[in-house]
Amino acid sequence: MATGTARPAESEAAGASAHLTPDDRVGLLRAMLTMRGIEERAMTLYRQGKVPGSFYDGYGQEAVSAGATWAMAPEDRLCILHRDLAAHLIRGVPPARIFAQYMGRDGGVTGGREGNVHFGDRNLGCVGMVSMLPDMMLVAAGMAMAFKLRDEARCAITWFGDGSTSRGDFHEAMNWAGVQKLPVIFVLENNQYAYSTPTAGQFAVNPVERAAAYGFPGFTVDGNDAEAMFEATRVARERAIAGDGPTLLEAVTMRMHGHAAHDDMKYVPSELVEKWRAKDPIDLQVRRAETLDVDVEALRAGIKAEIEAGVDEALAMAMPDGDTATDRLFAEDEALLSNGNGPWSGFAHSGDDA
Ligand SMILES: Cc1ncc(C[n+]2csc(CCOP(=O)(O)OP(=O)(O)O)c2C)c(N)n1
Ligand SMILES: [Mg+2]
Repeated sequence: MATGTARPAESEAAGASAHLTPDDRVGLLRAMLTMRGIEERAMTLYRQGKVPGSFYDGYGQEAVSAGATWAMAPEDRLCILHRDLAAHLIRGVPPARIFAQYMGRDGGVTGGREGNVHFGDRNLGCVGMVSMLPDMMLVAAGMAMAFKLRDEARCAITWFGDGSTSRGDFHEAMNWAGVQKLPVIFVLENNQYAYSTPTAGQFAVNPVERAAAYGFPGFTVDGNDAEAMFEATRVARERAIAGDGPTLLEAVTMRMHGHAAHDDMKYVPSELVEKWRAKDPIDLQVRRAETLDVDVEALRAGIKAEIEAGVDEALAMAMPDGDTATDRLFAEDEALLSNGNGPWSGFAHSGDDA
Protein backbone atom coordinates (compact mmCIF):
# COMPACT_ATOMS: atom_id res chain seq x y z
CA MET A 1 0.00 0.00 0.00
CA ALA A 2 1.19 3.48 -0.82
CA THR A 3 2.68 5.64 1.86
CA GLY A 4 4.24 8.89 0.89
CA THR A 5 3.86 12.56 0.37
CA ALA A 6 0.98 13.90 -1.68
CA ARG A 7 2.22 15.71 -4.79
CA PRO A 8 3.70 19.12 -3.89
CA ALA A 9 2.62 22.25 -5.76
CA GLU A 10 4.48 22.87 -8.99
CA SER A 11 4.73 26.54 -8.13
CA GLU A 12 3.17 28.57 -5.40
CA ALA A 13 1.03 30.67 -7.73
CA ALA A 14 -0.03 27.70 -9.86
CA GLY A 15 -1.30 26.02 -6.74
CA ALA A 16 -1.64 22.39 -5.87
CA SER A 17 -4.76 21.37 -7.78
CA ALA A 18 -5.96 21.67 -11.35
CA HIS A 19 -9.47 21.06 -10.00
CA LEU A 20 -9.86 24.44 -8.32
CA THR A 21 -11.37 27.38 -10.20
CA PRO A 22 -10.17 30.92 -9.38
CA ASP A 23 -13.41 31.37 -7.40
CA ASP A 24 -12.64 28.22 -5.41
CA ARG A 25 -9.18 29.50 -4.60
CA VAL A 26 -10.54 32.79 -3.32
CA GLY A 27 -13.27 30.87 -1.50
CA LEU A 28 -10.60 28.94 0.39
CA LEU A 29 -8.94 32.21 1.39
CA ARG A 30 -12.29 33.64 2.47
CA ALA A 31 -13.03 30.57 4.62
CA MET A 32 -9.65 30.74 6.32
CA LEU A 33 -9.82 34.50 6.92
CA THR A 34 -13.32 34.09 8.37
CA MET A 35 -12.20 31.28 10.65
CA ARG A 36 -9.26 33.28 11.95
CA GLY A 37 -11.29 36.45 12.32
CA ILE A 38 -14.07 34.69 14.23
CA GLU A 39 -11.66 32.94 16.57
CA GLU A 40 -9.67 36.10 17.28
CA ARG A 41 -12.88 38.01 17.99
CA ALA A 42 -14.21 35.18 20.12
CA MET A 43 -11.05 35.19 22.22
CA THR A 44 -11.81 38.82 23.10
CA LEU A 45 -15.36 37.85 24.03
CA TYR A 46 -13.95 35.04 26.15
CA ARG A 47 -11.66 37.45 28.00
CA GLN A 48 -14.65 39.73 28.56
CA GLY A 49 -16.41 36.82 30.25
CA LYS A 50 -19.01 36.44 27.51
CA VAL A 51 -17.91 32.94 26.43
CA PRO A 52 -18.38 30.40 29.23
CA GLY A 53 -16.05 27.45 29.75
CA SER A 54 -12.73 27.54 27.96
CA PHE A 55 -11.86 28.54 24.42
CA TYR A 56 -10.09 26.38 21.84
CA ASP A 57 -8.90 27.66 18.49
CA GLY A 58 -7.17 26.52 15.33
CA TYR A 59 -4.94 29.52 14.65
CA GLY A 60 -2.43 28.50 11.98
CA GLN A 61 -4.31 25.28 11.16
CA GLU A 62 -7.07 26.85 9.06
CA ALA A 63 -5.98 25.13 5.84
CA VAL A 64 -6.56 21.65 7.24
CA SER A 65 -10.32 21.98 7.65
CA ALA A 66 -10.85 24.48 4.82
CA GLY A 67 -9.03 22.49 2.14
CA ALA A 68 -10.47 19.11 3.10
CA THR A 69 -14.05 20.34 3.43
CA TRP A 70 -13.88 22.04 0.05
CA ALA A 71 -13.50 18.60 -1.53
CA MET A 72 -16.60 17.12 0.10
CA ALA A 73 -20.00 16.88 -1.60
CA PRO A 74 -23.20 18.10 0.07
CA GLU A 75 -24.36 14.54 0.64
CA ASP A 76 -21.11 13.55 2.36
CA ARG A 77 -20.92 13.55 6.16
CA LEU A 78 -18.40 15.27 8.41
CA CYS A 79 -17.18 14.66 11.95
CA ILE A 80 -15.50 17.97 12.77
CA LEU A 81 -13.06 18.43 15.63
CA HIS A 82 -12.13 21.33 17.91
CA ARG A 83 -9.68 23.12 15.62
CA ASP A 84 -11.67 22.82 12.41
CA LEU A 85 -14.01 25.81 12.37
CA ALA A 86 -13.61 26.34 8.60
CA ALA A 87 -15.49 23.07 8.06
CA HIS A 88 -18.59 24.45 9.80
CA LEU A 89 -18.33 27.70 7.83
CA ILE A 90 -17.95 26.00 4.46
CA ARG A 91 -20.93 23.73 5.16
CA GLY A 92 -23.00 26.86 5.67
CA VAL A 93 -23.00 27.97 9.32
CA PRO A 94 -22.90 31.80 9.36
CA PRO A 95 -20.70 33.75 11.82
CA ALA A 96 -23.67 34.88 13.96
CA ARG A 97 -24.61 31.27 14.74
CA ILE A 98 -21.00 30.46 15.60
CA PHE A 99 -20.76 33.38 18.04
CA ALA A 100 -24.15 32.43 19.46
CA GLN A 101 -22.84 28.89 19.91
CA TYR A 102 -19.77 30.11 21.79
CA MET A 103 -21.87 32.37 24.04
CA GLY A 104 -24.49 29.71 24.79
CA ARG A 105 -27.32 31.62 23.11
CA ASP A 106 -30.58 30.21 21.90
CA GLY A 107 -29.61 30.84 18.27
CA GLY A 108 -26.39 28.81 18.47
CA VAL A 109 -26.04 25.48 16.71
CA THR A 110 -26.89 23.52 19.86
CA GLY A 111 -29.17 26.20 21.32
CA GLY A 112 -27.01 26.75 24.38
CA ARG A 113 -26.24 23.12 25.13
CA GLU A 114 -22.53 23.36 24.46
CA GLY A 115 -19.76 25.88 23.94
CA ASN A 116 -17.06 26.16 21.33
CA VAL A 117 -16.09 22.50 20.88
CA HIS A 118 -18.87 19.92 20.78
CA PHE A 119 -21.25 20.99 18.07
CA GLY A 120 -22.25 20.28 14.50
CA ASP A 121 -25.31 21.28 12.51
CA ARG A 122 -26.93 18.01 11.54
CA ASN A 123 -29.00 19.93 8.99
CA LEU A 124 -25.73 20.56 7.15
CA GLY A 125 -24.38 17.01 7.36
CA CYS A 126 -22.13 17.72 10.33
CA VAL A 127 -22.00 15.47 13.38
CA GLY A 128 -21.21 17.16 16.69
CA MET A 129 -18.11 15.66 18.21
CA VAL A 130 -17.99 13.70 21.42
CA SER A 131 -15.05 14.46 23.66
CA MET A 132 -13.50 11.02 23.95
CA LEU A 133 -10.71 11.05 21.38
CA PRO A 134 -10.69 9.77 18.69
CA ASP A 135 -14.19 8.29 18.91
CA MET A 136 -15.35 10.27 15.90
CA MET A 137 -13.18 7.97 13.77
CA LEU A 138 -15.58 5.21 14.76
CA VAL A 139 -18.63 7.36 14.07
CA ALA A 140 -17.28 8.25 10.62
CA ALA A 141 -16.50 4.59 9.93
CA GLY A 142 -20.04 3.71 11.01
CA MET A 143 -21.58 6.24 8.65
CA ALA A 144 -19.34 4.96 5.85
CA MET A 145 -20.54 1.44 6.65
CA ALA A 146 -24.12 2.62 6.19
CA PHE A 147 -23.27 4.20 2.82
CA LYS A 148 -21.67 0.94 1.72
CA LEU A 149 -24.63 -1.20 2.85
CA ARG A 150 -27.07 1.12 1.08
CA ASP A 151 -24.87 1.24 -2.03
CA GLU A 152 -24.74 5.05 -1.91
CA ALA A 153 -22.02 7.10 -3.61
CA ARG A 154 -21.16 9.05 -0.49
CA CYS A 155 -18.23 9.46 1.78
CA ALA A 156 -17.54 10.29 5.44
CA ILE A 157 -14.61 12.29 6.73
CA THR A 158 -13.23 12.92 10.19
CA TRP A 159 -10.38 14.89 11.69
CA PHE A 160 -8.40 13.92 14.80
CA GLY A 161 -5.13 14.94 16.44
CA ASP A 162 -1.72 13.33 16.77
CA GLY A 163 -2.47 12.66 20.45
CA SER A 164 -5.43 10.43 19.77
CA THR A 165 -3.48 8.06 17.52
CA SER A 166 -2.21 6.28 20.65
CA ARG A 167 -5.70 5.14 21.61
CA GLY A 168 -7.35 1.80 20.89
CA ASP A 169 -10.24 3.47 19.05
CA PHE A 170 -7.76 4.55 16.36
CA HIS A 171 -6.86 0.90 15.75
CA GLU A 172 -10.48 -0.26 15.75
CA ALA A 173 -11.61 2.36 13.26
CA MET A 174 -8.63 1.89 10.95
CA ASN A 175 -8.92 -1.88 11.05
CA TRP A 176 -12.66 -2.05 10.34
CA ALA A 177 -12.41 0.58 7.61
CA GLY A 178 -9.61 -1.39 5.97
CA VAL A 179 -11.32 -4.78 6.26
CA GLN A 180 -14.60 -3.44 4.89
CA LYS A 181 -13.03 -1.02 2.36
CA LEU A 182 -15.24 1.72 3.72
CA PRO A 183 -15.71 5.08 1.97
CA VAL A 184 -14.09 7.10 4.75
CA ILE A 185 -11.29 9.66 4.92
CA PHE A 186 -9.25 9.93 8.11
CA VAL A 187 -7.48 13.27 8.49
CA LEU A 188 -4.76 13.13 11.11
CA GLU A 189 -4.16 16.74 12.11
CA ASN A 190 -0.53 16.53 13.22
CA ASN A 191 0.01 19.86 14.99
CA GLN A 192 3.12 18.61 16.82
CA TYR A 193 1.55 18.61 20.30
CA ALA A 194 -1.18 16.92 22.25
CA TYR A 195 -1.67 19.34 25.11
CA SER A 196 1.94 19.49 26.42
CA THR A 197 3.11 16.19 24.87
CA PRO A 198 5.23 16.58 21.72
CA THR A 199 4.89 13.97 19.01
CA ALA A 200 8.27 12.50 20.06
CA GLY A 201 6.59 11.46 23.30
CA GLN A 202 3.51 10.16 21.51
CA PHE A 203 4.70 7.65 18.90
CA ALA A 204 7.92 5.94 17.80
CA VAL A 205 6.70 5.49 14.21
CA ASN A 206 4.72 8.16 12.39
CA PRO A 207 1.09 6.95 12.38
CA VAL A 208 0.73 7.70 8.67
CA GLU A 209 2.83 4.58 8.13
CA ARG A 210 0.30 2.48 10.03
CA ALA A 211 -2.20 2.85 7.18
CA ALA A 212 -0.31 0.23 5.17
CA ALA A 213 -0.72 -2.23 8.03
CA TYR A 214 -4.50 -1.86 7.75
CA GLY A 215 -4.45 -2.31 3.99
CA PHE A 216 -4.98 1.21 2.67
CA PRO A 217 -2.83 4.17 1.67
CA GLY A 218 -1.55 6.93 3.93
CA PHE A 219 -0.21 10.23 2.63
CA THR A 220 1.55 13.12 4.27
CA VAL A 221 0.18 16.48 3.14
CA ASP A 222 1.31 20.05 3.79
CA GLY A 223 -1.37 20.97 6.29
CA ASN A 224 -0.59 24.67 5.88
CA ASP A 225 -1.52 24.60 2.19
CA ALA A 226 -5.29 24.67 1.67
CA GLU A 227 -4.99 23.72 -1.99
CA ALA A 228 -2.78 20.73 -1.20
CA MET A 229 -5.29 19.66 1.44
CA PHE A 230 -8.09 20.00 -1.09
CA GLU A 231 -6.28 17.98 -3.73
CA ALA A 232 -5.30 15.15 -1.38
CA THR A 233 -8.85 14.96 -0.03
CA ARG A 234 -10.36 15.09 -3.52
CA VAL A 235 -8.26 12.10 -4.57
CA ALA A 236 -9.13 10.25 -1.35
CA ARG A 237 -12.82 10.95 -1.92
CA GLU A 238 -12.70 9.64 -5.49
CA ARG A 239 -11.03 6.50 -4.21
CA ALA A 240 -13.73 6.11 -1.56
CA ILE A 241 -16.60 6.65 -4.00
CA ALA A 242 -15.05 4.16 -6.45
CA GLY A 243 -15.30 1.49 -3.73
CA ASP A 244 -11.54 1.29 -3.21
CA GLY A 245 -11.72 2.06 0.51
CA PRO A 246 -10.32 4.49 3.04
CA THR A 247 -7.36 6.85 3.00
CA LEU A 248 -5.36 8.26 5.89
CA LEU A 249 -4.10 11.79 5.31
CA GLU A 250 -1.54 13.21 7.71
CA ALA A 251 -1.87 17.00 7.60
CA VAL A 252 1.37 18.38 8.97
CA THR A 253 0.82 21.67 10.74
CA MET A 254 1.51 23.44 14.02
CA ARG A 255 -0.60 24.34 17.01
CA MET A 256 0.31 28.02 17.18
CA HIS A 257 -1.62 28.76 20.37
CA GLY A 258 -1.89 26.92 23.68
CA HIS A 259 -4.13 23.89 23.99
CA ALA A 260 -6.90 26.30 25.02
CA ALA A 261 -7.19 29.85 26.32
CA HIS A 262 -5.89 28.92 29.76
CA ASP A 263 -2.61 27.47 28.41
CA ASP A 264 0.38 29.79 27.86
CA MET A 265 2.29 26.92 26.17
CA LYS A 266 5.54 27.75 27.93
CA TYR A 267 6.59 24.20 27.10
CA VAL A 268 6.74 24.94 23.34
CA PRO A 269 10.09 26.40 22.14
CA SER A 270 9.44 29.86 20.72
CA GLU A 271 11.82 29.18 17.79
CA LEU A 272 9.49 26.38 16.72
CA VAL A 273 6.49 28.68 16.76
CA GLU A 274 8.38 31.34 14.79
CA LYS A 275 9.52 28.79 12.22
CA TRP A 276 5.89 27.87 11.60
CA ARG A 277 4.70 31.47 11.63
CA ALA A 278 6.71 31.94 8.43
CA LYS A 279 4.60 29.16 6.89
CA ASP A 280 1.26 30.73 7.73
CA PRO A 281 -1.48 29.15 5.58
CA ILE A 282 -3.36 32.42 5.10
CA ASP A 283 -0.25 34.27 3.93
CA LEU A 284 0.29 31.55 1.31
CA GLN A 285 -3.27 31.82 0.01
CA VAL A 286 -3.08 35.63 0.02
CA ARG A 287 -0.01 35.47 -2.24
CA ARG A 288 -1.92 33.17 -4.59
CA ALA A 289 -4.99 35.41 -4.56
CA GLU A 290 -2.84 38.39 -5.46
CA THR A 291 -1.69 36.59 -8.61
CA LEU A 292 -5.41 36.32 -9.46
CA ASP A 293 -5.79 40.10 -9.10
CA VAL A 294 -8.00 39.79 -6.06
CA ASP A 295 -8.29 42.90 -3.86
CA VAL A 296 -7.32 41.13 -0.66
CA GLU A 297 -7.67 44.23 1.51
CA ALA A 298 -11.26 44.66 0.35
CA LEU A 299 -11.88 40.97 1.06
CA ARG A 300 -10.46 41.35 4.56
CA ALA A 301 -12.56 44.47 5.21
CA GLY A 302 -15.73 42.74 4.04
CA ILE A 303 -15.08 39.73 6.27
CA LYS A 304 -14.32 41.95 9.27
CA ALA A 305 -17.66 43.73 8.77
CA GLU A 306 -19.49 40.38 8.51
CA ILE A 307 -17.84 39.22 11.71
CA GLU A 308 -18.76 42.38 13.63
CA ALA A 309 -22.33 42.10 12.38
CA GLY A 310 -22.32 38.46 13.51
CA VAL A 311 -21.15 39.43 17.01
CA ASP A 312 -23.87 42.09 17.30
CA GLU A 313 -26.50 39.65 16.08
CA ALA A 314 -25.41 36.96 18.54
CA LEU A 315 -25.21 39.35 21.48
CA ALA A 316 -28.79 40.40 20.77
CA MET A 317 -30.00 36.78 20.91
CA ALA A 318 -31.77 35.47 23.99
CA MET A 319 -30.36 32.87 26.32
CA PRO A 320 -32.16 29.52 25.97
CA ASP A 321 -35.23 28.74 28.03
CA GLY A 322 -34.05 26.46 30.84
CA ASP A 323 -37.25 24.44 30.58
CA THR A 324 -36.11 23.18 27.17
CA ALA A 325 -32.84 21.73 28.53
CA THR A 326 -33.94 18.14 27.99
CA ASP A 327 -35.39 18.75 24.53
CA ARG A 328 -33.53 17.21 21.60
CA LEU A 329 -31.98 14.44 23.66
CA PHE A 330 -33.62 11.90 21.38
CA ALA A 331 -34.47 12.10 17.68
CA GLU A 332 -38.18 12.51 17.10
CA ASP A 333 -39.75 12.11 13.65
CA GLU A 334 -37.12 14.14 11.88
CA ALA A 335 -34.32 13.55 9.43
CA LEU A 336 -31.18 12.77 11.40
CA LEU A 337 -28.78 14.39 9.00
CA SER A 338 -29.29 16.64 6.01
CA ASN A 339 -26.93 17.90 3.37
CA GLY A 340 -24.44 20.74 3.51
CA ASN A 341 -23.30 23.22 0.92
CA GLY A 342 -20.04 21.66 -0.29
CA PRO A 343 -19.33 24.59 -2.60
CA TRP A 344 -16.58 22.99 -4.68
CA SER A 345 -17.71 23.63 -8.23
CA GLY A 346 -17.62 19.91 -9.00
CA PHE A 347 -20.51 19.56 -6.55
CA ALA A 348 -22.56 22.54 -7.71
CA HIS A 349 -25.64 20.33 -7.75
CA SER A 350 -27.03 19.97 -4.23
CA GLY A 351 -28.73 16.70 -3.38
CA ASP A 352 -31.88 16.36 -1.31
CA ASP A 353 -31.91 15.39 2.33
CA ALA A 354 -31.03 11.85 3.25
C1 LIG B 1 -9.79 9.67 25.53
C2 LIG B 1 -9.47 11.09 25.90
N1 LIG B 1 -8.46 11.35 26.74
C3 LIG B 1 -8.16 12.63 27.09
C4 LIG B 1 -8.91 13.66 26.60
C5 LIG B 1 -8.60 15.10 27.04
N2 LIG B 1 -8.03 15.85 25.92
C6 LIG B 1 -8.78 16.67 25.15
S1 LIG B 1 -7.92 17.35 23.88
C7 LIG B 1 -6.51 16.55 24.36
C8 LIG B 1 -5.24 16.70 23.56
C9 LIG B 1 -5.47 16.16 22.19
O1 LIG B 1 -4.31 16.30 21.43
P1 LIG B 1 -4.39 15.99 19.89
O2 LIG B 1 -5.12 14.72 19.65
O3 LIG B 1 -3.00 16.07 19.38
O4 LIG B 1 -5.29 17.18 19.31
P2 LIG B 1 -4.98 18.75 19.34
O5 LIG B 1 -5.62 19.29 20.58
O6 LIG B 1 -3.51 18.93 19.32
O7 LIG B 1 -5.63 19.28 18.12
C10 LIG B 1 -6.71 15.78 25.48
C11 LIG B 1 -5.67 14.97 26.17
C12 LIG B 1 -9.98 13.35 25.73
N3 LIG B 1 -10.76 14.31 25.19
N4 LIG B 1 -10.25 12.07 25.37
MG1 LIG C 1 -2.11 17.66 18.43
